[in-house]
Amino acid sequence: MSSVLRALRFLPLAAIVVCGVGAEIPSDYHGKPFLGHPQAIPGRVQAEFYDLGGQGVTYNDSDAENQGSGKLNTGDKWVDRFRKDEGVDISYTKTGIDKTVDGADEKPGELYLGWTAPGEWVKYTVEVREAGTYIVSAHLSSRTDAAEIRLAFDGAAPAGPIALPTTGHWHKWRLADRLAEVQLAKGLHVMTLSVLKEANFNIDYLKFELSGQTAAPPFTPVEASDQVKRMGRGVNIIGYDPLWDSFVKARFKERHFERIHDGGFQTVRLNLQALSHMDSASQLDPVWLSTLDWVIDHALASHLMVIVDEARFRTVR
Ligand SMILES: [Ca+2]
Ligand SMILES: [Ca+2]
Repeated sequence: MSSVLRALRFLPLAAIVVCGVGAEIPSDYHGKPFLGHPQAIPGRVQAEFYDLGGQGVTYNDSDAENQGSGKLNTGDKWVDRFRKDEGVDISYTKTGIDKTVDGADEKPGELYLGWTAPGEWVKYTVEVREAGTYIVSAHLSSRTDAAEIRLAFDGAAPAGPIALPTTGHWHKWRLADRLAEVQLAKGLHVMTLSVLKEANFNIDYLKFELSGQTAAPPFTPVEASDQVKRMGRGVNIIGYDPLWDSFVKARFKERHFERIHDGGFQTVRLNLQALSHMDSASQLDPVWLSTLDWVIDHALASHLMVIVDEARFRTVR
């Protein structure tokens, strides 16, 4: 029996398994991660951070225009211009327009993939940090109950469609829980998100959680003196590294976290200059925030404590 068939199992909401076991990024794939580094699994794969590479390579969109950035959204904030010259249609949540299904205000400024149509697809380079079975959820809005998507990894044959529940409206959002179960091998993969049926839905992100993983322990406060003792030896890192402007120019690499730990350090301090990276509306670019996530994730994975230190208050106007 193939590994695909062995992995088939049923979920309360859906009967879906997608397998990427043992597969690798196809050698003829020419897309590059938008952030300069792959999106991490477990974690959230942000729909708007599909790979760089263009029509036919990293996406297939029905028309070359971005219906959101630069067309619906004509302002001059970074979210209005986000990837505006690419065919994939991107917009963002707005105060007074986007709500949760319970009627509360949705968090504004979250970029999402919209104007979806059957036959369209987008690709993402992802890094699976731990092999295992993952539960897939999606933060979405949808005004149809007939929409279906499909996830495939590294071109392996996908097992079936994933039905997306309706939220009643394009601008009503929810986290649709446990939509599918996927079994993934550790390492780099290319994930393809395809729109199969209907459209009329928007996706903010897909969430991947290891199946059976227990919830994080409850937070317990730590005395400052105990915290200082635990921090041990520390070192300042990457305050002035060009990675904050462009990840591809980074001098600090992933391997350096492990080397710092192996060198006898227990703590790193990030000297951030977040305020100088804000736009005129005092918002931080999601790429900058994603870089910060990358640094913290990898430091923690190398058993380093992290101090996040905003260093440049003089730039506050
Ligand atoms: Ca388009
Ligand atoms: Ca998003």
